[in-house]
Amino acid sequence: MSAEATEKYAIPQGFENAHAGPGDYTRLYAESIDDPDAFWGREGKRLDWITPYTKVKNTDFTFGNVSIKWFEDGQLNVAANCIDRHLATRGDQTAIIFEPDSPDDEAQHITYRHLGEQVNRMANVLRDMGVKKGDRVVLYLPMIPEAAYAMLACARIGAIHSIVFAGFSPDALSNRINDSGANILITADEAPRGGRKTALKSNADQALLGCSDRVKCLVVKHTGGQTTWTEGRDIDLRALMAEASTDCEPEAMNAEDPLFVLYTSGSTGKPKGVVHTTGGYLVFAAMTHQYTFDYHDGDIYWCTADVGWVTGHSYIVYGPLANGATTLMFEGVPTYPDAGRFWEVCAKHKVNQFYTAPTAIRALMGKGKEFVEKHDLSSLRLLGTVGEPINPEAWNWYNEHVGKGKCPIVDTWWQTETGGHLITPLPGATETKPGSATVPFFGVKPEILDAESAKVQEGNPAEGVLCIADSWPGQMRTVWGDHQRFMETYFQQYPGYYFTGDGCRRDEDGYYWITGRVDDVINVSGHRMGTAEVESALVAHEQVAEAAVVGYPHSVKGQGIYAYVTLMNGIEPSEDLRKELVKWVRSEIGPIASPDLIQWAPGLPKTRSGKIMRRILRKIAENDYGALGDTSTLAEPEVVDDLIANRMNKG
Ligand code: 6R9
Repeated sequence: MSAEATEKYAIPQGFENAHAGPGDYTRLYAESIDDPDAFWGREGKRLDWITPYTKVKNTDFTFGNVSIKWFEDGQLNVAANCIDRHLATRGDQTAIIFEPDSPDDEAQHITYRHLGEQVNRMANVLRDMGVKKGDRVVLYLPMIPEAAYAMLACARIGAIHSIVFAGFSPDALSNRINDSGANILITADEAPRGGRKTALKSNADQALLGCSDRVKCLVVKHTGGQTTWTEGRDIDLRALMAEASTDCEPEAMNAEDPLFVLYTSGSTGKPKGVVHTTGGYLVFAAMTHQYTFDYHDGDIYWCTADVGWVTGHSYIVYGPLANGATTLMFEGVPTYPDAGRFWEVCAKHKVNQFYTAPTAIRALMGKGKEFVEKHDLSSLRLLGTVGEPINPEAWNWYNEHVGKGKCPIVDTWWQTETGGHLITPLPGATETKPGSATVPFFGVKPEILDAESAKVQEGNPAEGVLCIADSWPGQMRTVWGDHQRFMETYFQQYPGYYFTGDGCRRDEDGYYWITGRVDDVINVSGHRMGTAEVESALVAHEQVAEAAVVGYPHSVKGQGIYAYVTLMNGIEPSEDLRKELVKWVRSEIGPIASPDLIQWAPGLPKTRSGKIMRRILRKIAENDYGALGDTSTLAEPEVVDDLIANRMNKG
């Protein structure tokens, strides 16, 4: 690590009254680790409970026995905590600012009172359709207020929502509907983004061909675009909401009842349904939102993620609304109508906390600082990043041009599985270093283990794989329908620990630096993609015999997708076939899975037992083939020469 990268940035002015100062952090962190029952027992009280809990932590990381329960005898309702309890004091305060795709369309300010009415209407529609506690509802929606209404409506009646990102293909949607066993799909006619429209309803029509005909489809007529309508199956959601009552009794949920399932990529082909439950998740989302962003009453907070990802769940909807915050929901993209859109929106709504992904920063950085300088960003107090390691260059640009050197940058490391931030600076307590997620949040006990020997690496500096030694309330509880897979994925390789799948380095000051995934997961523009998922899509094409997919460094996306493809006997490679395969993967999974580079491989480097040597493929894709390491175990070492000669990344 270079000297300048380890330079510390002091806590900026204006954070003297932050929720946590330096002394608070040390004291509270120690307590949270020494006495989690006392610490979290107190933190749990930030929510309103229907039946107060008497037990706090009951968790076991032993492989074969993994069980995670928090506040297990308490009862509460998430929608009541995100809405009803705020009504007496802030019914007229804006809960959600909705900024549409086109800057010419007017923004909406949705008050807590209006939010409550809409959520209750939608909850009543769902109840009238027979949706009960524990039933699954799949959401395939644009970034519109109805997405938040639908999440909270499910929570209100105890249904479990599962959001499928609107960029996913019909196939991906249908797999998720089937795996979750949902009988209701909520979608919209079209999703406008960057001036273009995705035909969500038509994707949904296609997806539903692969699902049981019990599945009903509730459609938000958002753009008014033309759709085909299947009588008896398709229902106009807004029309039913208009007639529904604005009163809806919230269901009393046990703290450990599931709140949502969110599918995420792993190292095997099939995405897993990550299950989060009610009490611990909401306590953790609310607390991290308040502390990490130093959120105070009256602040305007904006997280640019999509509700289709976990960041949108915890930090657009649940955390902010549990705290009675004003949260901005943006339908569009950073570069439409131009690369100044983020900053225009910040200026227009006087945003105080701004949270985005390094890939967006890099893309905007490439367009030039003029787009930032045009807008008045004086309202900004704090900046955040999430999704992948941020390179110091992007960090410095963000700090200098967006934050004007006055805003702390919180680089938040966490995962779909963790529910909320695990390693992050607290703006009033932690000095930052560009590229480091810094130090653990309260209650989080990171350990660095040697990848091979599984030995805990004591002292600083240290390097290895990142594990977490004990549970925190926001942790996922299981894989939907497959607890065994949950245990095998996260608790088997390093017994007694939650294994994150990330590599990590701890520096002399005890700061954590995430070095990227150590498994077969790649991170493309902050989106997780299993290489095995892309491989299975490729080999499903009739002209493909075999495929191996790896990540390679990409200047904007962080990692790009590099595919080695072996064609069926007699099939000739061509530019047309290359384009066709890219299109094929887009239609099988979605645009985020499109290979950036496809190399025709007459053969793949394999061990004598037939295992693909990914290490070698990764090196060639990284253009670092001088250091291939030992290739003596290969069955046919000569295939490597061909792969090097014809490599696609000559950069
Ligand atoms: C929240 C989210 C999780 C993976 C994670 C890691 C990478 C996320 C990061 C980061 C370095 C950060 N990651 N935040 N790496 N610094 N601040 O992104 O969830 O989509 O499940 O991805 O993303 O590799 O393991 P998810």
